[in-house]
Amino acid sequence: MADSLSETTPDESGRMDTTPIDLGHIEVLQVLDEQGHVDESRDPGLSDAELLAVHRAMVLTRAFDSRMLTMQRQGEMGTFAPNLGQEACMVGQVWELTKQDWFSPSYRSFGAQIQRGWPMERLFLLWAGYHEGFPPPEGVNDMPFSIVIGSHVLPAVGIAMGIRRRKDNHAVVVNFGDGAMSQGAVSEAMNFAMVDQAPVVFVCENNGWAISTPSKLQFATEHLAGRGTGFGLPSIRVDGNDILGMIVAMREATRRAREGEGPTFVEALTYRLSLHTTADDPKVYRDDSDMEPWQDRCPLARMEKFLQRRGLLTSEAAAAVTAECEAEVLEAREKFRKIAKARPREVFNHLYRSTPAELDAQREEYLRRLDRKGVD
Ligand SMILES: Cc1ncc(C[n+]2csc(CCOP(=O)(O)OP(=O)(O)O)c2C)c(N)n1
Ligand SMILES: [Mg+2]
Repeated sequence: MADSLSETTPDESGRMDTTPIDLGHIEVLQVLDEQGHVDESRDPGLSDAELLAVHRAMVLTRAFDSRMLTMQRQGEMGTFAPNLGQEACMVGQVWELTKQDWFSPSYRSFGAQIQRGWPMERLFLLWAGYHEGFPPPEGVNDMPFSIVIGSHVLPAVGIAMGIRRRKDNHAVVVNFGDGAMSQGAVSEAMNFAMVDQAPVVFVCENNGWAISTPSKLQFATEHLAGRGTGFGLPSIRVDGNDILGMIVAMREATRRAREGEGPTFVEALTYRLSLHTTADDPKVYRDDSDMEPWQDRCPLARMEKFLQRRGLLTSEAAAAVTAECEAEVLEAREKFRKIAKARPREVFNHLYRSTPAELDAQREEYLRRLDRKGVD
């Protein structure tokens, strides 16, 4: 105590040092640059087969995203939040997790969910509103995605606190957007996690926008990672469009969690190149020119340049991977179509364990109406 006080005692002239503390600069971790050059000193050392698998996972995310958009525009899919431009974040944050690790996502996470083993037909069902789409794959510790901004972050810390008490060595990964940083509960979660040394990794996908609110209208700091350090939380700022950088950051953060070194905050810098959701029109609040620098930072193009330079991928092979992924997505759509039949008689199901009397009456009336109209 005396030591820390002595730093702020007056000097000989009797004046206190009132120089404000400078937050300084937090470096951005990058392994693959925009031209696809790798920083050998930080290379996570994936095998050739793993590098190709990582690339394929990002291509699959993009193919799924693009098909979902077409289906939504044709009336076959509900509202959803596109992943375009964020493929490296999606795949990288879960790439090295085990099934027993926990993943608690926000709504813009289907790229990560595919990687966690969710069959794509199930994700189609989910976003089309069918209850069959909601259960996670067998044995995979995934939470339902959260739409209420930041609401899932404290519960994720709770899971991690439980893991620590059970002396289990699994990690919890919880992701959210830059917008969630303005929710008090997210700050509370970081604070509690640090005090408890809970094995959780907070992944903030800083994609520049919270719907129509640009970062500069939401926070005045250069970096969100500084919020983490403010809670004493080890924090990493990573280029979120660099898949190898994401893997390195997550490897360190999950290692810390597993080895009892507590939580880590990962701020992944990325950019939403598409709509906020399919109910949004970004043309009313941003210029297309805003996106140009980020198109040049495309996570997929960068990985392809790197793989080509390594002699692992040719343009023809890259085109073949895209075609394969598109075919896989179409196959999943066929499976989805076989299950996705409107079932109007079920609209009151799955709401309550025992339906309140008022809703029961509404259900009766509604079913009588369907009978009158001859609807199955
Ligand atoms: C508590 C709460 N307030 C408002 C909303 C409406 N809303 C939906 S998405 C969103 C923006 C979130 O932005 P961000 O956290 O950056 O995530 P992104 O969509 O960019 O992935 C808002 C305000 C909500 N879902 N929940
Ligand atoms: Mg955002």
